[in-house]
Amino acid sequence: MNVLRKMTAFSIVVLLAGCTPKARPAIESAAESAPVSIAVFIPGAVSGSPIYAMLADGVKRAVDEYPAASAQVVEGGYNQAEWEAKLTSLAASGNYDLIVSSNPSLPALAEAVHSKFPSQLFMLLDGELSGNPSIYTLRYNQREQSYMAGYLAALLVEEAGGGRIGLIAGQEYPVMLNTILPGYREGAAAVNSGIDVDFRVVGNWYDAAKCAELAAGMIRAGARALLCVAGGANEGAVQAAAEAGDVRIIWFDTNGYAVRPPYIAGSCVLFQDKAAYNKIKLFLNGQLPFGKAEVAGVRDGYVDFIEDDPIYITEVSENVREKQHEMLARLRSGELNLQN
Ligand code: RBF
Repeated sequence: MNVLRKMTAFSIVVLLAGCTPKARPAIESAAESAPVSIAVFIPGAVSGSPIYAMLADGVKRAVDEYPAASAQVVEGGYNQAEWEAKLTSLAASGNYDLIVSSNPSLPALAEAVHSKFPSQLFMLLDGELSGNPSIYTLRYNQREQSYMAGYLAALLVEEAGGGRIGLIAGQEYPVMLNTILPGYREGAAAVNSGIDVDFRVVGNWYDAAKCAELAAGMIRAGARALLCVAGGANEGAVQAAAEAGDVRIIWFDTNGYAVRPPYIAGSCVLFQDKAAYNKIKLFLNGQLPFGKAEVAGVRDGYVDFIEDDPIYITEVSENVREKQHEMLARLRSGELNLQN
């Protein structure tokens, strides 16, 4: 974590400040009269990390419905050692009614900032903390998300006549080691209990060249399907798969089929844009349950696998799609219960 390159200065990107007149709000609320200001703190960069792009988009959509509300996107950059100071200066400015952010390391940072600025409110997605009356969190059921990836990876390998599957992570963090990697193994084992999982770590969320090197090594060691959870570095794995020709990538967080057809064979998505939109609207209506830690999964409509994309339909065999669909139907109906 501390070897991360200092890439971005504390760049403030004003993407959302309203330059155009806002539409009338869909819902009458106090936010119509009292100005409400929101900071969206991106722990990294928007570019290359759809999970952050979805966060910014969802907040923007909600704010656009309220004439008195505005939001500003602040990129924190890749040097994680600087995030707490940057969050502290946002809180110290006194300019923001709410600081919104996303990733599992944020709750601890927000608590530290909260101890110095107790009136600052936080809404943190993809993180978990309960009991602090100034902090609301929502995390996703990533056991479900990664199980779907592992299941497909094993089906693809089976169809290819055998081989290993791989997972490339940006860095090692508790959710990766305790939920995503085990969920991926669990999904794969449901297809083939003897399958080998090769797990490798880039060490940051931007180095595509390093990711390409890791992916090429995994392919040489027999991997035929790779799940990539490495932000902007993912493109390196896509490149390695394209060079190999017979290797497929499974995309995480957003629909990635169009990134490089036909190499992306699955998309296990989080609807973080919808979560940000719905929760910001609750906040603007005075109804966000601060102090609570919520969890959202497939049956709540926040996690899913994209099956209706034309690229998936044309590039993945009917046999694999049918088997994947059977598993998804069990997950969606609740018959397959992957509590997390
Ligand atoms: N995911 C990204 O896509 N891009 C990032 O820059 C990024 N940075 C992260 C930094 C930390 C400290 C942690 C714990 C996770 C990060 N993630 C990042 C992973 C993200 O929270 C999530 O687990 C993955 O996007 C899978 O849903």
